[in-house]
Amino acid sequence: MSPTPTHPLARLTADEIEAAVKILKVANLVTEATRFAYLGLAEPTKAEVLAHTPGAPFNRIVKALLLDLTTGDTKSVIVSLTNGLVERVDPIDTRTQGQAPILDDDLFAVGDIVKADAGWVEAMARRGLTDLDKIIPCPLSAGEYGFEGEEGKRLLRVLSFVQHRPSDHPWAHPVDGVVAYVDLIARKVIRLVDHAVLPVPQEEHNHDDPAYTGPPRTTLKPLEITQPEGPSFTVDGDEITWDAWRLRIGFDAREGLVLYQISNAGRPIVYRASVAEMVVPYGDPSPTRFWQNYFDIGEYLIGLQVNSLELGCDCLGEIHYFDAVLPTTTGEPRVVKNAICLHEEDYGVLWKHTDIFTNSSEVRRQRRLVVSYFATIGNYDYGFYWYFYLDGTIQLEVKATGFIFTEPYRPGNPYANQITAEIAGPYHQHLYNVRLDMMVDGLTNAVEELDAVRVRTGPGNEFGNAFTRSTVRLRTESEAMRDAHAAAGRVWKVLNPNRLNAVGQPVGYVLIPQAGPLLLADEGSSIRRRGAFATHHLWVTRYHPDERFPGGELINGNPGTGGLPAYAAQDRSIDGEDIVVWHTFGATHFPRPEDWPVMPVARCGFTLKPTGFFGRNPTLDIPPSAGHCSPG
Ligand SMILES: [Cu+2]
Repeated sequence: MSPTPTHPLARLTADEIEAAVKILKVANLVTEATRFAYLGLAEPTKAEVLAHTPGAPFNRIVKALLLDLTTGDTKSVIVSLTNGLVERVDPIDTRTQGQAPILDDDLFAVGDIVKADAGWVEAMARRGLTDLDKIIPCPLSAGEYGFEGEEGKRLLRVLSFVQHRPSDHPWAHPVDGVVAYVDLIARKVIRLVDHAVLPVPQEEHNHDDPAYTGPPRTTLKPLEITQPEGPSFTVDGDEITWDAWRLRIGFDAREGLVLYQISNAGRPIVYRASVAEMVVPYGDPSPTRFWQNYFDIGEYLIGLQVNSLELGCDCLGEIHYFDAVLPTTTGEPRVVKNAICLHEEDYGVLWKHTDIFTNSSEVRRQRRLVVSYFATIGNYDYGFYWYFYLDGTIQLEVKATGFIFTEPYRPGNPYANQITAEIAGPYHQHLYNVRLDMMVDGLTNAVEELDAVRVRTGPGNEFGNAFTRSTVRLRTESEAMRDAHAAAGRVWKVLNPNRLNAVGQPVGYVLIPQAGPLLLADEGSSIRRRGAFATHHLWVTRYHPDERFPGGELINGNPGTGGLPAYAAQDRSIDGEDIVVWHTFGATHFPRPEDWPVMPVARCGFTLKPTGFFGRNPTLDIPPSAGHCSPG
């Protein structure tokens, strides 16, 4: 028996997953062919959660997406665990609303489907590949191009790799010039694109083979983190307390780690934070690859792909692990041990001053609380790291590592960089969208855009040294589709107009973006419609409990309906309202030889920094480190 949830945002337990599936079975909504393409907690509204008092009853509602593998029939259902009833069944029109996400079942199915296709087998033979056991078909989300015969179909597009033996990493042996378009419901190849026979790279690049890496270097002595009195955080169920910080964790099959009710010294800052979507568009227009755009959250359900972490390897020091309980596609609960890592890290100097007039010399050390998880999606591994600092700063860092997607090196190809004698890494982007349901000192918030501005030489600025900061209030959703501007040091301040600090300014937190390229695909491209959220760094919308996904409810096969453009098209006021800030950030990746064969972690993210939230440096009472750096 799982413990009974005591908070409306508590994660679904194994018992609750089983109970939801049972209710659906009793309602005759589940057959042998049914797969649970999604199952998760339908969160209560913000008002319900904020009104909740400990011990008071609350409803438990589950949302699921049911897919019939034989017909493609897709339904969205709402189940009340509290009443033991199915409350809603909404059929999905897959032509306009998109398809259920890609399932593990689909990944296994495509291998059988392409290997049973005579045309595909012949295409492989033309490339000298006749041992089908050594060919690894790689099932990839199909995108939506309006091609004849594809409307409303549940599709994957399949590239292939060769694996010399079970311990050989196939990413070093991409097969180019051939791609199979697979209909997963009809279980057949509906189109085979075979446009160029290119040699398959043969050289092996196995980062886990000592014969390839060479013997381990001997220059490094052990480095251990010890906290003899234990960590400074406490954990009560899903709630974490550390120094002035308090927050609650959630974990969703789709979004992965979700943070709720982040507060500092009892003052709310963010009601809910999650990386709500990401897209990885590729820039190679070749007939084999023009469609490569992966939405790893909406299409592949990144939460389901979470890793089980190992002490001393993934996180160092005094670690608290949370297990994740996730549904399988057949509706059983699956426990992932050590899925979420919680620990503290030293982070260098917090503040320091040596005063020449008083002879005082003071230094304090910074530390941060880290809440993180890793997920593996095919060739890539993504780490999502939330940091909380002693000075009130919140930060998200996404770490991308693993194998880059490869293609055979073609001289003169302007869309990829050569990384070995035989292999090239195609140019691509990793663009994430974080949804920040803000609550800076309360529900009434607003956003200002702040730029550094040069002032022209003239009266009052005779010597031309003046510069200032411009402030533009973003009043409506249409005014709040904004882009970063690195040269102006542009930041966005989320403030509470009703709460003033000691000097009379509205309290706030500033969102500091890492300015970088937005979605580079051209106007009119399919991916620009489907990944429109990635065409601006900032969106701000009025809070609505149903507006959760930057790319829309169902991304797979969706032609580009719903999501942020539709939310913002309502053009509601966002000035002095309950608002949600959506921030696109990421990396544009021009692969290097050093990214091969396994890529050192590449980082990107953003920072939320208190700006007028506190009346002065909130860390003056941090004691000096014990021992030789005590004051004296
Ligand atoms: Cu990359």
